Amino acid sequence: MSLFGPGHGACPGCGFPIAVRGALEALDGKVIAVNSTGCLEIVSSMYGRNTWGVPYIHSLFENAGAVAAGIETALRALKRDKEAHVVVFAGDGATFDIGIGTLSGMMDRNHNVIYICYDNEAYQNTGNQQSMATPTGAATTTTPAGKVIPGKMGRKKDMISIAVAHGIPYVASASIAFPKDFQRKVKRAAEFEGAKYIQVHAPCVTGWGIDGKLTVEVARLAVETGLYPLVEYENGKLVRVRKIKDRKPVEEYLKLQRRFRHLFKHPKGKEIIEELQRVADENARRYGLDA
Ligand SMILES: Cc1ncc(C[n+]2csc(CCOP(=O)(O)OP(=O)(O)O)c2C)c(N)n1
Ligand code: SF4
Repeated sequence: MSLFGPGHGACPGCGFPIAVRGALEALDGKVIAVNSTGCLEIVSSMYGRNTWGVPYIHSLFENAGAVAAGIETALRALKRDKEAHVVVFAGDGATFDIGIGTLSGMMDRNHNVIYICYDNEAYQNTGNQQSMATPTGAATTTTPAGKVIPGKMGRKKDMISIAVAHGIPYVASASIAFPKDFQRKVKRAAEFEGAKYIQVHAPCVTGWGIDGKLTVEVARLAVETGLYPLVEYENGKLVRVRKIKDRKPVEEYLKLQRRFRHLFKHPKGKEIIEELQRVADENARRYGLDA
């Protein structure tokens, strides 16, 4: 049996199935999956049908961290904690926003859980509302680009630093455009005892307004522009960074997506594009991204 699918109902070209399948394979299917309410849950655990090849529990939108902590504690009490990895799969809304309290508690108590946030940069299941992971300038249904505002104002929250600040043993960012790198990170995470946080960039074809054929290309450009740096922390120390040869201007990433289309004609668009370039340049300096 496949570890994830066939039969899930994700849109053709959706990014997260690559991450879910990749993580389950990396851990040889020895997983108890905890999945917060969101697109992944909706498309994979419909009434009477479930496309997971591992034990699976659907948590609320806001409590995946607490549910995973409970399962991990029960396994330890039963002395069965070596039998499976407890792995959370949660969207960015569940992680950056509504579930950050239970995630923070899980990390603070250092539960032996791998928490994977599939980051599609908005609440996609309910129709593309902004989350704190939404990048500056993106049009969402709650930050519609119009005469007054040119899309989301303010920066994407730096969840990687927040996870590192909890003092947990392993934190990494990843991208579905680099599946081997993602799988290596999942395997590496599994080697540490305690809480692990991995954030994987996973485009949403409908919310971002991209051609389903270009999902991987768009995700790759996020990395190659410096907007989505791939970094790895072990015991609080930055240990690895994916270097970029000839970093691309952010426009190359933005122009493939409907959510940023207005930036190329809105009076404030140039300012926002410059701000996004500043974000990419700051990432490059901070992490030493340029090869
Ligand atoms: C307390 C609560 N508020 C709102 C909802 C409605 N709701 C279900 S999924 C979802 C958005 C999920 O967003 P995210 O975690 O980013 O996952 P995605 O759908 O993008 O995969 C919302 C708002 C809910 N289920 N529970
Ligand atoms: S709406 Fe977006 S995140 Fe949800 S299944 Fe479709 S492409 Fe994937």
